[in-house]
Amino acid sequence: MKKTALITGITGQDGSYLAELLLKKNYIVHGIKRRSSQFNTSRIDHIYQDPSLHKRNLILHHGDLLDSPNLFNIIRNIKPDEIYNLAAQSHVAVSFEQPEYTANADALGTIRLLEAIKNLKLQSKTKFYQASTSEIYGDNNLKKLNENSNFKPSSPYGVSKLFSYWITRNYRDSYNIFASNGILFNHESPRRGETFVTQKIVKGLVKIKYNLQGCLFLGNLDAKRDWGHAKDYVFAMWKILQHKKPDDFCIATGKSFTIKNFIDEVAKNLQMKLKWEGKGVNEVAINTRNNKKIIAVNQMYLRPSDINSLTGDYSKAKKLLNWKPKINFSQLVKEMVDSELDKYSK
Ligand code: NAP
Ligand code: G4F
Repeated sequence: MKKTALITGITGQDGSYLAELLLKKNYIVHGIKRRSSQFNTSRIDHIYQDPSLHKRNLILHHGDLLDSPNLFNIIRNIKPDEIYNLAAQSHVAVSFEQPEYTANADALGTIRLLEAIKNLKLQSKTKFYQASTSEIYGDNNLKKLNENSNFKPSSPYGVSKLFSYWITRNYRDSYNIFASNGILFNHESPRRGETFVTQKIVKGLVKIKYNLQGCLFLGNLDAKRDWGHAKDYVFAMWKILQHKKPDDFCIATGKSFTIKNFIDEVAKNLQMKLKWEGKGVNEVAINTRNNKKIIAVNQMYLRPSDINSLTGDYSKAKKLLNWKPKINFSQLVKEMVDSELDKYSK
């Protein structure tokens, strides 16, 4: 019998890679997508199957994490073996502008799904994966963060996700649901949304290279992140639900780099030479070929509070799940740059 999975957030970066992985593993994959005024399925168009096909293994449903009856009905009809809750208002800076909406989707949305599993008495059938995040640690002085580190989130997004982390554990303990958290550190890919810093830098520097943009404005250039590849990380999600018991796992690479390091690596891939000058909000990068300022800070991109450094320790996942990242920082950056250049050459 084929396994059935339900992915919330299937139109997002991770949802699209996870859907590909599960289809390869012969699952029947159901995905929840939001109704939008224009198509929002560009990341999954290559695996889309026409609803008029008699036998499909990818089925999309309209839905929203804010809509309890809708989620309940979808889960009642499918009775999935696995639910991956990847849907979220996932942008940290936006969460300061839309804190209530973020909490509704990212915190209460998780309860709505867990309540459906509980009330439909699917405890013995349905496993639940919660997309938790290194944002729940907040700013910290620790070199490497693991499953036992303290949580002190510093954004409405981080606080909402910490609620979901705990409610997932609570429903596991209280109702015997196979419910696990993947505490994932930043992960990127050519499918990363354009307003996250990595993709913004890649797209911006490629445009500058082709003289289509003058200067790229960013926020905190000194923040450090542990960047892995989304493809590696969705494999970890699947492994987490195949483990013999529900548990929580940090998924990371163990290495972190500053935003400036990321910029330098992109520039290297584009054969551009940069010179950094100034400090703090006055820091700029100059293109040494023509002496033009191509990176500068715009204070609108600084957050009310930011996390200076995040580095993860994935040793538990390595030991219990036999998981480790395959794609390193420079390979990730190269793939993102090559993919962007490819669009221009086409
Ligand atoms: P993403 O690209 O922003 O995708 C988010 C998905 O959620 C999209 O499909 C989006 O739909 C959907 N969504 C947003 N609000 C919704 C709502 N109210 N109801 C239903 N669907 C909704 O995010 P991602 O990078 O793939 O991340 C996947 C999950 O992992 C998120 O929960 C994120 O918070 C978490 N996470 C991400 C990272 C990372 O570095 N990428 C790290 C740790 C945790 P539309 O396409 O219609 O917008
Ligand atoms: O790329 P970012 O927006 O990612 P952030 O805030 O780390 O959040 C991402 O990773 C989390 C896991 O830790 C996920 F849970 C979350 O859903 C999301 O996927 O920003 C990274 C860093 C920040 O310190 C930010 O202040 O880059 C800094 N930054 C500097 N200039 C910028 C910019 N971030 C953005 N988005 N845009 C800028 O212009």
